[in-house]
Amino acid sequence: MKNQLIISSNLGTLFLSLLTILIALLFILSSCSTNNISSKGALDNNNAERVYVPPGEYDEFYAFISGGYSGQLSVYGLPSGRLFKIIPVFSQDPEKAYGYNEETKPMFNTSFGFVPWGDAHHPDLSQTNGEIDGRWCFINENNTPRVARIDLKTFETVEIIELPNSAGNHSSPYVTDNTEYVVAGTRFGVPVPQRDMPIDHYKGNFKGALSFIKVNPEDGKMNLEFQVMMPGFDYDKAHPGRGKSHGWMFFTTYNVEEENSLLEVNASQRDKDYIAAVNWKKAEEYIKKGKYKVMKTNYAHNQYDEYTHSATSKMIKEVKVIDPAESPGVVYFVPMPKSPHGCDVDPSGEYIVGSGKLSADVTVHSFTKMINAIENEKFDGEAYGIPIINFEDALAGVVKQPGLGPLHTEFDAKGNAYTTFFISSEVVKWKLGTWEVLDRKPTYYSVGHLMIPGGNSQKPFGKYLVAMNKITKDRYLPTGPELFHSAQLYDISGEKMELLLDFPTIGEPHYAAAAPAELIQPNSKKIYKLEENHHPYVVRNESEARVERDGNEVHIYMTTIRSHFAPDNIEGIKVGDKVYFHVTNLEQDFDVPHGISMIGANTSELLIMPGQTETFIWKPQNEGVWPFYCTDFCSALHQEMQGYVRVSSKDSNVELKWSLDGE
Ligand code: RUQ
Ligand code: CUA
Repeated sequence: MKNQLIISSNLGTLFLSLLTILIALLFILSSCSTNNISSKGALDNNNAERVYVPPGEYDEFYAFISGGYSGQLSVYGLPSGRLFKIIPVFSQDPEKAYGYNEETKPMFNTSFGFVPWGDAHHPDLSQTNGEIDGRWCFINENNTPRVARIDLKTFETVEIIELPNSAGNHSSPYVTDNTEYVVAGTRFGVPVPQRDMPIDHYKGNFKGALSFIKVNPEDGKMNLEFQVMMPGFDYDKAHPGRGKSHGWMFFTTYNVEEENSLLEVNASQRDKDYIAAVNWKKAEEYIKKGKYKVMKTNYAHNQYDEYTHSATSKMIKEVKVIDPAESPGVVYFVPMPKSPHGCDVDPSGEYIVGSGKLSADVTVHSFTKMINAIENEKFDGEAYGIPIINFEDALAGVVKQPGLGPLHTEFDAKGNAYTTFFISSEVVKWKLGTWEVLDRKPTYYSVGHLMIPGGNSQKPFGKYLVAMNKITKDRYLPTGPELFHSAQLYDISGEKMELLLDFPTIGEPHYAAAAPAELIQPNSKKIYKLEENHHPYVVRNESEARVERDGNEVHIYMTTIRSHFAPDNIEGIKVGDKVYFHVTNLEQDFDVPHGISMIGANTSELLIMPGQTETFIWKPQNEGVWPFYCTDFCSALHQEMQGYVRVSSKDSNVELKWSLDGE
């Protein structure tokens, strides 16, 4: 019995120790697999839940992502990464008739004539007291220098202003704390005014214009207030001062060598380029005192009116110019290593982060130290009459060897900065003030900009970070040689960043901006009220629909309502006529547009929102009876929404008449 007991207790010990080993093994295995899952990012169930917005529910943020060479601006929801809308801005859009219909064509007027394409880089949202206010979104056009304003009530482009004396409008557009200005710097140095001269006379002769566009606080209307005419460096990126540095603008420069060929070598000779610090409050004082030059020029200012549903274009012939050499206190140069790209100011306004593309470190300057140096007039020479501050006198700190090819930095609300590294394909989180690296996560691949909602304002919303990548490679199913770029969503609410989601973007996403939905959603327009429609060719009632001839021009005043056009039978049109379809959508319900297209029209369809009037021109070329139809599936009888135009010979005497159901 005793023996038996001993044996069984021995067995018990063995069993216990086996159990311990098993539990330990299970533990090791399970911790291994958690590691595996979290390093796989979006494969984590938990991560999937964090971006999942159930059907019928709304996203937390609106994100406005630039369309790059598509010239447009896209609207996404975060965290889902769902695409809500593509807002046409600088390029014609046959889907919405933007730039094709008669009403919006003037939006593309420039000093070069009709320019129907643009390269859009940087969206930036309007602010009040350094916080995003959800009223307007501004975006630059790089190629034919322009800045557009999008109204976030209608999500339509309502204004485009051209920038004279500029070329490659890249350090643009950046919004100051109270949207006093939208600031836009030229990338290329050019002769100002433009003239015929040898290219290699660049040095000392070319100029770089920094444009200060004043924004009307009531309605957002833009006005080019003045330009600061800088030396012909390349002005790459910019950032307004925030809080304590409000009143200043900071621009990164490269090619201070002022080379005109093989810049990849020749513009990298100097160890340091500059941050140009521009005191725009000071510049305003010079303007007020009349201390500026008026330069003859020519640029377009185009505005879209929500009530006439039409755009107008005006050419402006003058601009006020400030010469920094003759206006002490307006501009200072602060050295910054190695061809800096991004220029970013933290939410407190104290730190100016410059990312030298060829530098191993990220250099941060202190606004307070810069001001001290200016007050003590402690300078290290000058360039073209602009004082240069000693590098060390402005230096706040250096983030040591954080990665390769630093480009852009944004901030959270907890004193952290996040910088993208193009060459080493990663986002690196570091601490302001101590400059220590806290975390790094790979991006797929070659990240350019990043965006944290509110991350360039005084009030970042934290939570998410979107990295916008230049190379997609193996992230999606291949679609031939061209792949959409990838954006990646990270959760930054914890100590470590977590990759949650990949999603494709349109064109090339350079920069983006985002705002909490509650700042925008309640103001979003649902319909245009018919009684507020002041389009010159509006018809508010089917009984007013008609056709009028004026020589060989024919104007059709047409209406649409579910599910017919009025009129839908038109006769007496002749070959060689110029037929205007002015179409008013009589619907007063949310989300009931009608479309219209005419066979052989050399333009696009129209897509007309409730209460709106739009126009396209059709030039009938052959006799016959030609149909038109509604292009938007608007009702159960959408397919019945159609009509005919009878076209007779040039010299025919078929009478002009129109009808709906024979009336
Ligand atoms: S750029 S990837 Cu056009 Cu803003 Cu830096
Ligand atoms: Cu109207 Cu389909």
